[in-house]
Parts: sequence; structure tokens; C-alpha cells
Amino acid sequence: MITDTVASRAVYELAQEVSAGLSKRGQKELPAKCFYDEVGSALFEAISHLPEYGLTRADEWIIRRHARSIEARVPKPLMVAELGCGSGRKTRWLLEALSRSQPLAYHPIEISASALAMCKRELDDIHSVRIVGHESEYLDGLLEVAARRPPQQHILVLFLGSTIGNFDRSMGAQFLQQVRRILRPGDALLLGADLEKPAPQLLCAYDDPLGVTAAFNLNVLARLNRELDADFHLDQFRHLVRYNQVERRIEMHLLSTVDQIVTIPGAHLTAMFHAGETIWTESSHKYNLPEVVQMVQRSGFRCDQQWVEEEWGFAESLSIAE
Ligand code: AVJ
Repeated sequence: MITDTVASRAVYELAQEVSAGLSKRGQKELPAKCFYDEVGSALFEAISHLPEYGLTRADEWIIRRHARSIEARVPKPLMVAELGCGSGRKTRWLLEALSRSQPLAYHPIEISASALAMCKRELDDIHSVRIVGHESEYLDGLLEVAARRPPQQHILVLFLGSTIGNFDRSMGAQFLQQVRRILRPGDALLLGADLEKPAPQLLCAYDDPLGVTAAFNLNVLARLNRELDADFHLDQFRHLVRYNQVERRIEMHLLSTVDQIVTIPGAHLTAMFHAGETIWTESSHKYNLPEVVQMVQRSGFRCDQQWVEEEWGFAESLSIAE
């Protein structure tokens, strides 16, 4: 029964997002979080193993290599909350380092039930770590965690993998401000950010020759067919990637190759597409180091330390709430 209610609320929320994004007069859009149903989470996991997509490996390398220095700099005693845990693979190294000196509560917060289940399975062998999963949006989940905080404990928020890059720069800073408001002075934030790199390298990473990223992108339409009873013809849409030099971000779109009308009964919506028209499905902003320092500062944190992987170009920044 409870699962039913959670599932139907999730479908309702999906319908709201879809109807808002696809009834836009100008550029149609779907928010990036719509990617992550069971298939989408599995496809992202596959992307993270592609030779062209070095982001996840670079992130994991930093965390693995510097887990002890990160551990040495965080406030204690502490509990860990992770925004979007995904498979949990890279979090292992941190949890192992952090639980060496104290038993640890780890609160992964995920909108994807299947990713949450995967993460619990992946990490459940670490001794002295207790996992408390939250299937919810980031800020709702973080509010739940903060409400359960024992007195004297600090919270370390993990926001890894450059998910911050899905927000516009100003929205990203705003989001971190909202995170900060839920925290107390002295709490910590570990933020992963993908660094600027040559456009050709990025275009390969987001338009891989195997077509996994294309499948990941198109799956959002397949999901609307499955969950909202829509009638998208997937062969009439094409994966499109561009690098926006001004905004310094990758943009992913789904391009309609013909004039067409799509019905989405579950969202009470009919959408018209002209040949060549696109649905904007994701932005992935790229950063430089001082910019990340500035962004966290504007959001009420002080950046304490940054660790960089130079080969791909990725940074983890540890900040303390002021
Ligand atoms: C999970 C948001 C960091 O932007 O690189 C990968 C998602 N999209 N390939 C990214 C993604 C296409 C990814 N993030």
C-alpha cells in the first residue's frame, strides 16, 4: 500500500514536470532528473564506464586517493548525507575512511528507487556504517536528515559527480544556498565539479560512438511512453549534443526529425513538434577552480581545500558552512 502511494506520487510529479516543460511556447524542455528511472540509471552507470566519458573515473580517483586527507579535514563527530548517491561506488572510499574512527550514519538521498537499492547493496558490507536511505528530492531528503541529527553531530553533505552542473550557474549557487540554510555553521560540503576542457573532448564524452548516451537521452521518451502512456516514436527523434562556448556547458537535446503530434495522456497533454525542433533535456556546466570557490562563498560556505584530477579535469572542493 505504502509503495503504491509513493509510486503514484512519483508518477504525478513526473506528469507535472512533463506538462510544464513540453507546453512551453519557445524551447521545450524536460528536467534532467527525468532521466533516472531504472533503465536510465543503468544507462548512466554504463556511460560511467565508457572510455570517452572520464568524469566518473576522475571523480572516483580523487576520492579514493585523497579519502584520508578529506577525513582529516571534516568536522567530527559527523553523519553523512549524499545528494544523488547513484551506484554508491565512489562513496565507498570515503565511508571507509570516515568510519575508521567512529561508527557512521550514512543517508543517501535519491529520487531513483533502483539507484538507491543498488547503492545500499554496494555499500552494505562496510562495518560500522549504518545506511538510512531516503527516496526523495535532494532538499526534502536533507531536511529529513537534519531533523534526525543528534545534538553535537555535524553533517557532511556529499554532492559528487558534478550533478551541480545540471543547474544554470546562478541556480547552482541558489541551490547551494538552500543546502546551506538547512545546515549549521561548521557543517561541511564536499562538492564535485567537472572542469573546463576542449570542446571536442566534451562532444565525444556526450556523444559516444557506441550510442549509450544517445540511448540514455532517448530513454526519457521511452519512460514517458511507459509511465504516462505517451506515444513517442523513438525513431523520429535524434540525440543532439552541442557545446555552448558562452555558457561553458554541454547541452543535450532530442531533435524531432519530422513534423509530428504526440499525445501524453498521463500528463493530459498533446504536444506538437516541427521537424528540427528540439526538447532540451540536459545542461552540464563546466567550471574552473576559482569559480567553484566563489560559488560556494556566495552560498554561505568557506572553501577549505580543493583536490584535482588533471588528466580528465575534475575537482572536489571541501567547504565549511559559515
Ligand atoms: C550525472 C549530471 C554529472 O552531466 O555529465 C552523462 C549526466 N549526461 N552523460 C553529466 C550525463 C550525459 C552527468 N551528470
